Amino acid sequence: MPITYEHIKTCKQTGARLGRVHTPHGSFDTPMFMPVGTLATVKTMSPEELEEMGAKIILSNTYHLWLRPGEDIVEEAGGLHKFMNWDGAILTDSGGFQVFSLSDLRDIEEQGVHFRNHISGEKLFLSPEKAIQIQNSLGSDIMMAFDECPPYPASHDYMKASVERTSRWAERCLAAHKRPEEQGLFGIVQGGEYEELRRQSARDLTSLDFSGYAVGGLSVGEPKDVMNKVLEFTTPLLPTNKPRYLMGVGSPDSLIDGAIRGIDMFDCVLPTRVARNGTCMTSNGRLVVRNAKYARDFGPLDENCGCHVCRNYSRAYIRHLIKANETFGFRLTTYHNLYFLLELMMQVREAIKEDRLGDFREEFFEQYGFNKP
Ligand code: PRF
Ligand code: ZN
Repeated sequence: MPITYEHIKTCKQTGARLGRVHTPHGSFDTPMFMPVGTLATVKTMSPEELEEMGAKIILSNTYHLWLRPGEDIVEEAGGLHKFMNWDGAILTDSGGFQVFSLSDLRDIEEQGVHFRNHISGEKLFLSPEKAIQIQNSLGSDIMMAFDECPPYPASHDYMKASVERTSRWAERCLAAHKRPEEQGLFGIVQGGEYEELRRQSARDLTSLDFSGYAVGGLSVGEPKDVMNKVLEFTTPLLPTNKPRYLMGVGSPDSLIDGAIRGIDMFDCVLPTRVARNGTCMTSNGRLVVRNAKYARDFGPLDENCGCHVCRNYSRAYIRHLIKANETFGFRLTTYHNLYFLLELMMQVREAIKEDRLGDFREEFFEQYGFNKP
């Protein structure tokens, strides 16, 4: 088995899991956050910087790498790890979600999805078999099954038909997998906010031998309490001896609340995307470093952060760079935001180890400002 989960302990205060996932490109402690490198690069960061900040696994995208440069070129380079010079673990999303969020004129059939390339307008077709073939060529450590991520809200009838199709697609993904000794494959539980459909989806997928399970279809516009409720009834349906991954979630509060509900892995473009907009995550909440009030502020982005950026650069300097559209400014905010989330996950793991994640959540939310009305 290319992917294994080692359970270390359960937090007595919250039920959160402390564990370790082993992959062909190293192991990582969980709960863990995965920086997003859509086009075989975590925007503005070098692999050396990612390693320095403590990243162990990054996410990349089947859909984007298929369109450019093409998975054949990545395969010819010796796989995605060699192509981008990243020796840590890589998870690739299957393209399902991107087809639904980026392309227009999509047409879902039993066989797969017809759509138009969001760059060239060319007509394309993605299916479970094609998504697996591309991910086999990319050589990621963890591949994702090809699913449908329905919008929120979706009717019960639509969601039921979608869940059943996603289950049939999941079987086809497993059957199409050509390198089961080298690459893991995760199934994705769908079903929106409907408990009965989440049960059906989890039952279908856990009857198949995936190396881990994701909870998909969340963070698509639903209120936070809906996401928390769905997690509360969904994670107990998943095997305890395999990793659980919450797709597309990366706000600090949701990382903590997801871990409390038994999630091990998270990814999100949030820290890198907002960084390029001049927004920083700090222990005192979001800081918009573009604001005029930081023009003469020579302190660090976050006085409680030990990252390279906070030890060497001021808010005033970073504000100046970002206002002037200087690339280095985006690099500094990106580095800090990723470090902040990786450090937050380390604090979550420490808290689980000491059975005090509930207390940690209270203190963190208070300081971050989530408890304010
Ligand atoms: N499915 C896939 N990728 C995803 C999602 C999903 O449901 C989400 C949900 N927010 C993010 N990325 N394949
Ligand atoms: Zn910092």
